[in-house]
Amino acid sequence: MVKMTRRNFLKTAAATGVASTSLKFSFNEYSKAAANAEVEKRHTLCNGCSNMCGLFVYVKNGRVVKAEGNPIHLKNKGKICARGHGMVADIYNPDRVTRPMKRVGEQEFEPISWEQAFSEIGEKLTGIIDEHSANSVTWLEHGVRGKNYADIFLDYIGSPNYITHYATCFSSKTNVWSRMMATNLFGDHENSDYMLFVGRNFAGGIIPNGMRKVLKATRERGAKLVVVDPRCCELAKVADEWIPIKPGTDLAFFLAIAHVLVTEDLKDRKFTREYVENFEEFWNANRNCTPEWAEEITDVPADKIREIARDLAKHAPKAFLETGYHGLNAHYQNSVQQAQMNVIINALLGNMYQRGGLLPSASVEFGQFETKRPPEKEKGPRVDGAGEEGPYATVEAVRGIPQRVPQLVEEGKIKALFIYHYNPLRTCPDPEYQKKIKDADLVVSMPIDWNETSLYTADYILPECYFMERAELPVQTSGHITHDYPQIAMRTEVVEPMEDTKPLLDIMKGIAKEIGAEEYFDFTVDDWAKAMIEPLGVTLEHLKEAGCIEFRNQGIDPKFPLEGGEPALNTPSGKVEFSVGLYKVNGFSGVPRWIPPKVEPKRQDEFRLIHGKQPWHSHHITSNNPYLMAISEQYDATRMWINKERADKLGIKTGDTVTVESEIAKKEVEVKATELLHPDCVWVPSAYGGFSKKAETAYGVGINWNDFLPAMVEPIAGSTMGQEVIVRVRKEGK
Ligand SMILES: Nc1nc2c(c(=O)[nH]1)N[C@H]1C(S)=C(S)[C@@H](COP(=O)(O)OP(=O)(O)OC[C@H]3O[C@@H](n4cnc5c(=O)[nH]c(N)nc54)[C@H](O)[C@@H]3O)O[C@H]1N2
Ligand SMILES: Nc1nc2c(c(=O)[nH]1)N[C@H]1C(S)=C(S)[C@@H](COP(=O)(O)OP(=O)(O)OC[C@H]3O[C@@H](n4cnc5c(=O)[nH]c(N)nc54)[C@H](O)[C@@H]3O)O[C@H]1N2
Ligand code: SF4
Ligand SMILES: [Mo]
Repeated sequence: MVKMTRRNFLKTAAATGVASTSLKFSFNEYSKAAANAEVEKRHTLCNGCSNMCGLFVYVKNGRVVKAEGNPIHLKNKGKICARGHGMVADIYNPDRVTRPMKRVGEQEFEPISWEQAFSEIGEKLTGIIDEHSANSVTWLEHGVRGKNYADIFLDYIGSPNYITHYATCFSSKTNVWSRMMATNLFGDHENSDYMLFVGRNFAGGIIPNGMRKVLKATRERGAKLVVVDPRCCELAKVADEWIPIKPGTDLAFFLAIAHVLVTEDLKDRKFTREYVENFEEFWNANRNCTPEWAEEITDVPADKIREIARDLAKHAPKAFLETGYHGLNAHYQNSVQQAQMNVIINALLGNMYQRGGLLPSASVEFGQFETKRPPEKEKGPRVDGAGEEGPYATVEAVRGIPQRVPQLVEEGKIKALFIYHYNPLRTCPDPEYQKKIKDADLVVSMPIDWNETSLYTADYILPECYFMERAELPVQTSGHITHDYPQIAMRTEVVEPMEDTKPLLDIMKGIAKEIGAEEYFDFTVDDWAKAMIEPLGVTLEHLKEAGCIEFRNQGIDPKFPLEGGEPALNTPSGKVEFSVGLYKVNGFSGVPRWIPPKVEPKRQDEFRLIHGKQPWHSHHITSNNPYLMAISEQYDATRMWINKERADKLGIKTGDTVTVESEIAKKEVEVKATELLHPDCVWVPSAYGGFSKKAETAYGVGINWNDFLPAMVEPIAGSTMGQEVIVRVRKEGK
């Protein structure tokens, strides 16, 4: 294989005469032109999920022909998951938006030039700021890849409104860990002897190298793996035990585990004494949470709870409760309290900063990029209220409350909305409510495809080029401080942008020019990247060439952080805070106490609607990928799961089509009746229910939980409470 510089490679592509930038191409012509072309191996970072795994992409005559995993990258160590392969192929998906678009009617758009788009957007934006206020401008994105540029844009305008998707993902967890620990710790799967996963499907919500570590521990060293999940998820299938808990009751399960650890004197006394603040407040509030009490609530037998608590303690500190992700942290009225219990149980086990327990990650310090910043303007309070005085004071301002946006548009508080890399119409609750977004005076969506949000709400669609067609600022990938080495990696341009699409920075430059902010975007990705990596002694050429660089000089002994002999977490006491003062609002206590879920199924045909990831789909985006949807079709994987016994009582069997109805929606779906699900709930895979007619593969396939879920805000962390919804299930004629 001949290595080429990028300049050479572009020259060759041009010389062989293949239009490398067109989405519609004749395969025959391409094969002919490419017959003798060299294959070049370039690297980038996958965009299939937040793991950003390292990829090698093989390019022939300007086109991507194959991809494989970067063997060094900590997240994937040479592997690519099915979604990653699907995302690579999606570069040629005909449903990409290929040029800027302007709305001309209901779901109707016509192409316009970039210049015209920038000029009209600039004019409207200036008008809105003049007529209303800077505070009526909001930037909404998945987060956080657009933040660097969005910050400059919002600073220039004088708006504080940067809002991310996290309320639909793990905002309870981040809120709790930042208050109780002021840092994050992660399970050291590889070296653990006992792992308890509750509401975290490691084999479905995939980190390729993470799963390898779990299997290494269980298969090579006999570590025990216990999975608590209302559904027998993919991880449960490779676990020693599956515990089908009643959904929404994990908090009671955790309180009872803590009860056993304390009453049987199994907790780590030294750790609790030296590094924990307010243990007594926690314990006094929860003395009565016995395993028998929890059995009534959770359907997990008291003896099983005792056994799990004792096993955890026996193997501690090489044992942990996995710190979780989306599964419990955005789903319930009690998600914040269960996240608090996650910290508390691990602290009681004394596994923090211990090999085989929970460890901090290794990291490097990037340099700052000194660019010309806009003059400081006084900003008003955040429009969504996150972190401001009032009902959302405890919500982290860096995350925001995306599900409030349609309401804020309706109230006239948001007038201009820039939506980057985000599809709230499909990934936030209640699509009909989300459609109100279109009533803002100016909606600009910056996607890659014809997602629902763009089609229904945008005045302008400004298509970003695909992740393999652009360079982005370097990121760090952190593993465990003891045995993984910190890495930096960079997404680089593997092929030229297709059709008339642009990277975000160029889009920002175009808008900035029209609003007088050009000078603040007078830099390139390379300028910024260089400043970041310079202090690390790495050149940009080296990073671009290597894709991923590991710093082999770390390997730190894990220790609870101390300063002058005193505990030194960045919390008020320097210790793990079992009670969070900030949470003592609206009738909450600082320590977790039992709070039941907000809604409960009552009738024979009522179920809690729960959901989960499938290993070959990412959120909603991959459901427009023909290859990945072929997997769904092959396995009838769009079906809704229902417990077999309950299905029998309703006269429902596998393959039947049923009606599912909540207070806001009624849909039909095929079912799978199975013993592998708790009887209280029905489960839907989370990828389906596309309703953008311009995303043809996804359109009309399956249902989505967000269809049925009213928009709500959990009062402490601001999550959407994605499983606080009851549906009625009926077979027509029954
Ligand atoms: N394949 C795939 N991988 C992904 C993603 C993806 O979209 N697809 N997305 C990435 C992202 S952004 C995230 S947030 C993570 C999510 O990773 P996870 O949090 O693991 O994903 P989920 O499937 O949402 O939830 C995990 C499990 O929680 C279970 N569960 C639901 N309700 C309850 C309950 O009340 N109690 C208990 N104990 N369990 C419950 C579900 O049945 C499910 O098996 O995955 C990441 N990786
Ligand atoms: N229906 C459904 N809703 C969900 C989930 C789910 O699994 N299903 N999961 C929940 C969780 S855990 C999360 S983290 C959130 C995720 O929420 P989202 O971020 O909204 O989900 P995605 O479907 O990954 O992607 C959204 C949009 O990003 C755009 N996009 C993709 N790649 C690029 C790119 O390179 N550049 C630009 N500019 N745009 C791009 C696509 O247009 C896509 O429509 O959703 C939450 N809600
Ligand atoms: S886990 Fe899969 S989809 Fe996510 S970044 Fe890695 S290869 Fe891509
Ligand atoms: Mo997520």
